[in-house]
Amino acid sequence: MSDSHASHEPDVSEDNPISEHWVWAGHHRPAIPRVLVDHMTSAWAPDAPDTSVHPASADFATRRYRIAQAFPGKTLVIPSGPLKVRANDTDYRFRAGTDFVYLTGCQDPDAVLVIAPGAEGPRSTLYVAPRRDHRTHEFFTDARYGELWVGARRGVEESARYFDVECAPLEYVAKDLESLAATTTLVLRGLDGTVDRLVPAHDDEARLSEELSEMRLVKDAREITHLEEAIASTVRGFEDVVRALPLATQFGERVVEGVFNLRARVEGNDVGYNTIAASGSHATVLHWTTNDGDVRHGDLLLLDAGVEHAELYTADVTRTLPVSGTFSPAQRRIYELVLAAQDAAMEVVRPGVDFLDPHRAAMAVLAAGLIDLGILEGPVEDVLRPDRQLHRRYTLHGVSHMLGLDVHDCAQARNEHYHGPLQEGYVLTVEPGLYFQLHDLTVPEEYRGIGVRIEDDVLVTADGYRNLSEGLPRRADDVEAWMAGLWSGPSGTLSWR
Ligand SMILES: [Mn+2]
Repeated sequence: MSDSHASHEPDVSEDNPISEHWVWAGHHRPAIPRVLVDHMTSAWAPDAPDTSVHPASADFATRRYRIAQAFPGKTLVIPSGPLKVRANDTDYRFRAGTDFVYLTGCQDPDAVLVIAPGAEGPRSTLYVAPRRDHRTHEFFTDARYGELWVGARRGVEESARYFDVECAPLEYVAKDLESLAATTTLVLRGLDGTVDRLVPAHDDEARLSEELSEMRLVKDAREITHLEEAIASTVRGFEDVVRALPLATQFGERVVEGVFNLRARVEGNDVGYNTIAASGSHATVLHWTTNDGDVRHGDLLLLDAGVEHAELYTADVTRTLPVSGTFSPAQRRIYELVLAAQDAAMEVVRPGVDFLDPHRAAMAVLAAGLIDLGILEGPVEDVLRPDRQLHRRYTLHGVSHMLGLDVHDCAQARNEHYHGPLQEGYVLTVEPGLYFQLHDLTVPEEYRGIGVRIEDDVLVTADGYRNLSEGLPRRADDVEAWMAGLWSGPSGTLSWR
């Protein structure tokens, strides 16, 4: 057989990906001639040098030190998580695990942070996938990671410089964890199945996620700035939606979602959670994210949406808006009751009060209001009795949750911390609502199908609170005036009219 004939018969496989004449390109894909791969991976100008360092790299180092101090002598493994398949060979947009981001700033998929005890203090290693740049055949042959296909991401050297942390190729993580087997190794589980299988589960492991959640309860100045920026973008997104309401009355809730999400992509990483664009009686469905209904003149639109900042801190804001620009008397009655509950809840926010005190304040107002509306029978103390709580048919949910990198932030914190006294630097939502289902016979007919929630993001300060989302009006008159102003004013920076 001549050489030229041999090169027509690919002799490569998954186990033997490169031969003299061929490069394996994966199942169902024809092998690629080696001479083409050599051509594709030669004669490229070198990358422009980048010497930048993440502005918060020192904060990440401090956080790694603090979490290591909480687990002396232990090795901690915190993965970012893999890409998730949406269908067949397409993935969802990647969003790195929250604790991993909190400790590294890195947003790569598949990466793993290992913090190991050492003689001179804890030692962090960030394992990241190496570059698949023009120096590697994957540049051209790997459609999932090759830089010609998906663009460049930081590799080992680039990540070490940018995040100011020791880095190693991802392929080394299994072997390196094996060498640390003598120490107790705690894995933040549930993020990366491959990493989970590398290390046997440990009894004490839940403490790792609890401790990380509890560390994240108090926000530092940089985190508060990121939240303020996410909220400012969210305010602009709500303004965009108001401007687009005429279009929404034509094409429905999809317009509301699409217009808000446009702002989220333009100014942030994405939305922090699926936008709830709930018009009419959809507003009574707490997590209405289908967003395929009509938006009708005369109905209310409940929009619960938040822009996620590029550094992944998210806003979480709700406004309930009259589609026509004017509340009907019945809508206004319900709206003002919810607003009074929100005012009462916000009023009690300050360091030292119980996490549930704002909730209790709001529920007292709502229960009294439900009695006034003839929906519940008084006295209010009877309604609120722990062994009755009949108001919950209409209030449905708690008034607050923590807010930060996750929309329901710090969720793994132990109950005595999450539900303990508020501290300066906590950021939480205050979001009472009333939901009158369309077919609820206990509700006067004029209120059926009305759902109202008003949600703001508040920072606990030394002597009270600061409403970070006060850029959006809350009072009914102010909401109407704000909508009218947007409709008569310039069409906005993202308008295509
Ligand atoms: Mn919320």
